[in-house]
Amino acid sequence: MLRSRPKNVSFTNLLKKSSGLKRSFAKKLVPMDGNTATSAIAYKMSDNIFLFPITPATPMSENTDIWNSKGIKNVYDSVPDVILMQSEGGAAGALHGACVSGCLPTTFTASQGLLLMIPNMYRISGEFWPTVFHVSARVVGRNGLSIYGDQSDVMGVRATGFAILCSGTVQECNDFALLSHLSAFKSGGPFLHFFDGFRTSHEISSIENFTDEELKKFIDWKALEKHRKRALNPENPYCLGTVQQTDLGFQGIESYNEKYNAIPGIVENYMKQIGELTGRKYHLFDYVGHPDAEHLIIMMGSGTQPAEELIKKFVKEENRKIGLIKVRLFRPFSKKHLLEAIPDSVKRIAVLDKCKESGSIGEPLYLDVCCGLQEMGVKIIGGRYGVHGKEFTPSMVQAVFDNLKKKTPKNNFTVGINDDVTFTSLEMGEPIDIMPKGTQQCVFWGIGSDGTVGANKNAIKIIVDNTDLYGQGHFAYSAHKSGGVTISHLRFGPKPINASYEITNADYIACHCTPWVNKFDLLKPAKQNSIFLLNSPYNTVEELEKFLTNEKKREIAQKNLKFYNINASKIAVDAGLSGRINMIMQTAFFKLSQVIEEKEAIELLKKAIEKQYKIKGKTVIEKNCNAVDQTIENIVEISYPREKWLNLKDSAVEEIDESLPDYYYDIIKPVSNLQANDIPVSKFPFCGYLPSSTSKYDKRGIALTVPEWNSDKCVQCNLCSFVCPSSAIRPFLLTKSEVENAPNGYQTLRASGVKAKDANEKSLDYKIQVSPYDCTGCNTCVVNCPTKALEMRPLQEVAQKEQEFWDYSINMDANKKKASFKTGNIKGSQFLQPLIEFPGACAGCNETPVVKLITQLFGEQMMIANSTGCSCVWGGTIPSNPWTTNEKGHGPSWGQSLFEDTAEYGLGMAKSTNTRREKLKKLVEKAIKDKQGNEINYEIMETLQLWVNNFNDREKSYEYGEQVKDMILGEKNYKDNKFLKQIMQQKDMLAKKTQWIIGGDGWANDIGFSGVDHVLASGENLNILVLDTEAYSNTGGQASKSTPRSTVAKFTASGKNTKKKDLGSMAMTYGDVYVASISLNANPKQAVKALIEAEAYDGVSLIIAYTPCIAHGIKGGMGNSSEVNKLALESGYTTLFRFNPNNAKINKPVFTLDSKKPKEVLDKFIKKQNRFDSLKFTYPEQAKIKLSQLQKDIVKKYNNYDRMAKSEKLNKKKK
Ligand SMILES: Cc1ncc(C[n+]2csc(CCOP(=O)(O)OP(=O)(O)O)c2C)c(N)n1
Ligand code: SF4
Ligand code: SF4
Repeated sequence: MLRSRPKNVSFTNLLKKSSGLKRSFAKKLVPMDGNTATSAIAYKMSDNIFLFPITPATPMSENTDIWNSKGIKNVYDSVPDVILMQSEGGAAGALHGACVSGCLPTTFTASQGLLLMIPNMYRISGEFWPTVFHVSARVVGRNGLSIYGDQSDVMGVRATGFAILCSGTVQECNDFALLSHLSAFKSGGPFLHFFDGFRTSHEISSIENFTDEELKKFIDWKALEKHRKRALNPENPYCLGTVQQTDLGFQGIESYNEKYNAIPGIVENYMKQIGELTGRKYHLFDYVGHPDAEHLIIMMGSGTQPAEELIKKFVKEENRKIGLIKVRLFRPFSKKHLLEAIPDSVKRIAVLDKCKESGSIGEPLYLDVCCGLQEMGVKIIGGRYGVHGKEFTPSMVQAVFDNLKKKTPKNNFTVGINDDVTFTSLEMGEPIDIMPKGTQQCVFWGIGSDGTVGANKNAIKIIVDNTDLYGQGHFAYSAHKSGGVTISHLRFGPKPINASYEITNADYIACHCTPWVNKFDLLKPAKQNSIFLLNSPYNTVEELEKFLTNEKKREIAQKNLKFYNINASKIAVDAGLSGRINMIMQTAFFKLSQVIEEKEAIELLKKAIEKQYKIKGKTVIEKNCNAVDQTIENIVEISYPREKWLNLKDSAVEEIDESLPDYYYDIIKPVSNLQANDIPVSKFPFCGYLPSSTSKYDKRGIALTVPEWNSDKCVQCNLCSFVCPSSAIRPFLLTKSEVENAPNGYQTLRASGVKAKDANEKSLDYKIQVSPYDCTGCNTCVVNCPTKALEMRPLQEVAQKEQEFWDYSINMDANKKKASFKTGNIKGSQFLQPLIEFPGACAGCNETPVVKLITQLFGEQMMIANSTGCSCVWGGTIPSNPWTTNEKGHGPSWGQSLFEDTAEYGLGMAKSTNTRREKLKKLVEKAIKDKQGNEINYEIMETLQLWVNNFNDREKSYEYGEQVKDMILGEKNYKDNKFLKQIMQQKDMLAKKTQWIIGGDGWANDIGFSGVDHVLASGENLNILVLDTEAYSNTGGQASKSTPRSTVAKFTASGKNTKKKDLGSMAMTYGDVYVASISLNANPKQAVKALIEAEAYDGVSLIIAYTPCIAHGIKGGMGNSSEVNKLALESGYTTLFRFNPNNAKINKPVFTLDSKKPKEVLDKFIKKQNRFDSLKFTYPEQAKIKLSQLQKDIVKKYNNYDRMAKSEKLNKKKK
């Protein structure tokens, strides 16, 4: 029977109007994700919330910040304090202080963040405070960092003394969040409540939640009173955190035993109470399955869902004697309760852990179970699943039971991968469909930022709010910051949906991005006779016959798909929606899937449009409603020649290109085709090693339009190349023969400002060339071209020709070989090879051009210690490595440690390089000194001496080092000479290195500040580059201490109250640190100058680069960021300067102000960005006050710098 539910339950209301919290919770099903379900309870049950953002836990923090800004109260009738800290370590420290002072604090975190809390977790449990940490469990960084979910972080803190409760569904997130707070209060001790990151944290599901009154009834108010009475203060003075000796400590720790022994009973009791109210019955260990089960799985988290559903099916249909134990309370581990839950009939048990503990005899849950069930005398084996967020499906559950059935089941196994090295993996069968009858399963393939995911979330809301159906949504993303693949998995059905895995049997598949249809295996999950909707310009079967591959046509025919096409892009353009197709594809889904009756669906969609775009005005609403109507009329059913398509042969097999590295075929290709799950263990490079120069193989072709060069208008300034975030447009110099051999239509110009190196070449030619499939279509080059010599043209029209030209250009000799030119300026720098190319940043990103310029100037000897943040995503996402090399194979080396320790990591690199180089120098000096006995030829000796003389000269040490290497290699028996042999063993240290430490403002100002400060004071010769986006861009734009006053960011919903931290001024107080503030787009000349000075400075240099980002909401898109940069400079919002301690030695001003007096254009600057402008609509009063304070901050800052500059000049005069 369908479950009836009141209408008009709105998730948006819950979030936006906070109605789910403000009004009492009603007994209704509402669609929400695991993070929201958890944070809603945490907010209600806490006095204060201490935060630091980390994926996938960040939405919990953001929710509480929004509720706080709207004045929503907790169950204690006050608005909880929401406090953003500088790191998770800081959050845990502050939370500890709040506990001690009698409050009920909470926090949300994951992964590295949780690990940073460990020291405080021990202290909190040692003092036994009632707090709850909610954890969206995520992989801990090992051979690489990953944002996806496994339970390695939680297992890493299992020894801290926190009680640990695990939720496996979104509903459980709500129930167990409550359970953990109630039990913490009652027991007086700390709890960690966790659920699987992304899988549960981001899954949207229909759940029931609690009313305020219900929450209040559960609370043990006496226990709270007791806690508050423990509060440490002058009215209640005592001492905590004492120093203890050997005589006391051991007994002290044992004195807690009774407290821990009581916890299982407390949790069990609350489970009972919750069950009585809601009908949802939980136990510490929940058993499902056959009453006489012989084979049993024990596990916790979201993986219990497919296990439970499959077991139920097999027990019901085949009376199989199998079962499952779902572990709820992992710590304290109650052996008694576990034994009680297991049927006596059980003979074999497989314990599944969602983590890998290298070097251990087994994973944590397995070890606990083995220990707990020693006396039971059954066979217990352990295995790993779902590590690093890998899928866990019914067929994997089946594989585990198949293994248990074997005579000698495999122990320490893995399921879900192919381990062809140590052979741990289990064999898996075909996908199994266990969804309840009537469930509709739909998969949508979109392109990052096209609105598909948002539209699907909206669709779930519409369906769940307006029908009796249950809904579920899961969203998968590829790693690129923009232009990547998004896959939305939506399920709707009359029965609750317990399926924590992606869809393998789809009723409806939609491809929103035309090229994806041929590129990916997207019809694999399509059921027989299901629906396939394609967005493409091809509305006729003839066009589609030409466009689709034979394999795809055959698959459509084999599965007898109902095939529809819609030219959504055209409808969007005609409706004035600038190509945004999300509403159109959503409408098509409602029409074709018939989840809701068509007429009603259209009405609901239009209502949703009105609500969504109310703030944008009537015209936008009308445009969208018009697009809805147009969609209905323009869906075309394709009646394809089925018999013909069934018999189509495969397209020609792609030939192996011998010039490509194995890494391409083993890793890059399967990853870019989304087939990486099938890569066997043997193909994996050790330690997460990623070879250089692989981004060029990952041709994505995500631009709709790309620039075309008009040689007649070009003035050869190279600005287009200078500003391009992708290194996708470059100037090339050509010799006469290169021009002669160029492909047809390849335009060139006589080059100006450069001199041919070969005396036979009278002059060189010049060409600007784009790489069409690497361009992101951001428009930045076009906007910056002073003579309009570039014009954006549709990719499809020009791609073939431009690709041919690019291939020709990129394979010619390097500009540097053919011509001499000055490199320390805008134009010359761009003739140098960028040693970062095609990074996966957002279109129009301002971070990448700065780093690209640095690689052009110094990249051949550059060592990078990179922080976590956007730069590690666009610069270090496997398998696409944008860092590349020169013709000798030399280029930037790149390493990332963690978010918090980048400065220290870089200092370690620099120190170690110095140590190794000094050693080499000593060796060479010894060889030179030992002239008689060393038998080294004279020329080598002379060059070695030159090398020693130029040991600290970056360019010369490279030049002489290369000569030394060539000469030694020219000596046949050099290995017989002990010096030469040793020099060659350390040849990588001949060239002086230039050490760079790169990270964002969040790193430099907040979590990594103490390290940055330490390095600033170190006197080491290295360079720190801060990419100042004035927010935590990578995690979605939360405020950092670099965020200026009045900015609307995440955690500053009502405009930031405090001013931007002036890191530059702080650094200048050291006196011996080179400091510069630059803005590449606004003053490129000054930026080049500063970078060259900084690199040359023999000491620490700090460069703060203003880098606007998508998080700023620049109106009209990132292509307009140049204008924003310029307005920022003119208005005084950014102040450019250089502080060069070297100048003191030559009696020049140390401080140079490179900004002019601010003009009154701040208003214009503000209007261009939603991060400021939106405050006027959301909090108009606050906007007035804060924006005028921002103006004052700017004037004050400029005046300070101006005073510094003037006083410098005065001092010089006096001298
Ligand atoms: C210990 C820890 N806490 C939190 C995170 C999550 N995290 C990753 S990047 C990032 C923000 C980076 O911001 P910023 O340094 O300003 O660099 P941007 O992304 O803006 O370039 C955060 C919070 C983490 N990786 N590690
Ligand atoms: S459109 Fe953007 S990515 Fe493409 S070449 Fe121009 S600046 Fe580079
Ligand atoms: S800094 Fe901003 S624009 Fe650049 S990659 Fe990050 S989010 Fe995108």
